[in-house]
Amino acid sequence: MSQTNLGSYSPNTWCPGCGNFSILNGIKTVLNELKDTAFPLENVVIVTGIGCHAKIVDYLNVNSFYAIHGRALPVAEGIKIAKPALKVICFAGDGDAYGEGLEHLVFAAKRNIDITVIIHNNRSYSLTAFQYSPTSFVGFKGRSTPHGSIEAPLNPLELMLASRATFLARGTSHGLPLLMRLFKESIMHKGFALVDVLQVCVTYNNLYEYYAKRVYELQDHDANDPMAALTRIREWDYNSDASIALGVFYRKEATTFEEKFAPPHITTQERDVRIKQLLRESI
Ligand SMILES: Cc1ncc(C[n+]2csc(CCOP(=O)(O)OP(=O)(O)O)c2C)c(N)n1
Ligand code: SF4
Repeated sequence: MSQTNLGSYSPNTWCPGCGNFSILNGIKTVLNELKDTAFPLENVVIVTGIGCHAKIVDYLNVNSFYAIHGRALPVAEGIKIAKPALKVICFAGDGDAYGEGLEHLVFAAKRNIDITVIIHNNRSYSLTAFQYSPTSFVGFKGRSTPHGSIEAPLNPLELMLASRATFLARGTSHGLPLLMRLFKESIMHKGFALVDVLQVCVTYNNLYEYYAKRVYELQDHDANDPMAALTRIREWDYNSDASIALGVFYRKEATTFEEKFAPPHITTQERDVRIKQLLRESI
C-alpha cells in the first residue's frame, strides 16, 4: 500500500490529549488503505458541522465541505444525490448531530442514503466552552446547567435503529485498532452508516477513566438481528454504571435512497431533471 500524507498545512488547535486526534489518525490510515482497493482519494468528500470536531476538515487533505452547525447531513445528502459515485463521510459532534441537526439525522437514516456519519460524541458542547448536550450525564455541571443537568441523556443508537439506519456501531477515541475497523466497515457499507465514537474531551468532559472501566468488545453477537441489536444497545443508557458494548451492533443490506431516486440505467440528463424536481419540491 502506498502511503499518502493526508495532513494539511493548518496548525492544529485541538487541546493536547483530545480524543479527536485518534479519530483524525484513524481516518487517515483507513482512507490510505481504501484508496488502493475501494475509493480513490479524489472520490472522497468529507463534510462537517461546526464544533471542535469540525476542524478535522482543516487537518485532512481531501475534498471537504465545512457546513454550518447541525447541517452537515443535508449537505452530505445533496452531494451524494448529485454525484452518487462519491464516497461521502460526515464528521459531526453530539451537539451538532444529536441536537440542532437531529431531524436531518433521523431522515437520512430513514432514507438509507449511502453516507457514513462519524460522531465525535464528547457529550458536551466543547467549542462553545462547555454546555450540556443531548448525551450529557444527569448532573452534568456545564455553563448552562450550573446546578447539574436534570435530563436523562438520549441513547442515539436506539434512536438510529428505530429510524432504520442500516449500519450502527460504537467505538471509543482511546481504542484505535477497533475504531479503525469500524471506520473501514462503515465506509464500505452500502447505505446509511453511523459510528458513535465516545470521544474524550480532556478539557471539559474527561470520561477516560469512566469508559476504561466499563467498555468491552461485542462477541457472539448477531448483528443481522435487530432485536439482538436493540438489547445490546439498551444495555447502557449513556448514564448508568452498566458495561459499555463496543463494535458493530447492527448491519442490514437494503436498497439505498439514490438507487431508488435515480437508478443506474437512467441518463445523466434524466438524473439532472430529477434533481431539479427534488429541489423545487423541497423549497
Ligand atoms: C446555527 C448555529 N447554532 C449554534 C451555533 C453555536 N455553536 C457552535 S459550535 C456549537 C456546539 C458544538 O458542540 P458539538 O457539536 O458537540 O461539537 P464539539 O465542539 O463538542 O466538538 C454551538 C452551539 C452556531 N455556530 N451555529
Ligand atoms: S475543548 Fe475538548 S473537544 Fe475541544 S479540542 Fe479541547 S479537548 Fe478536544
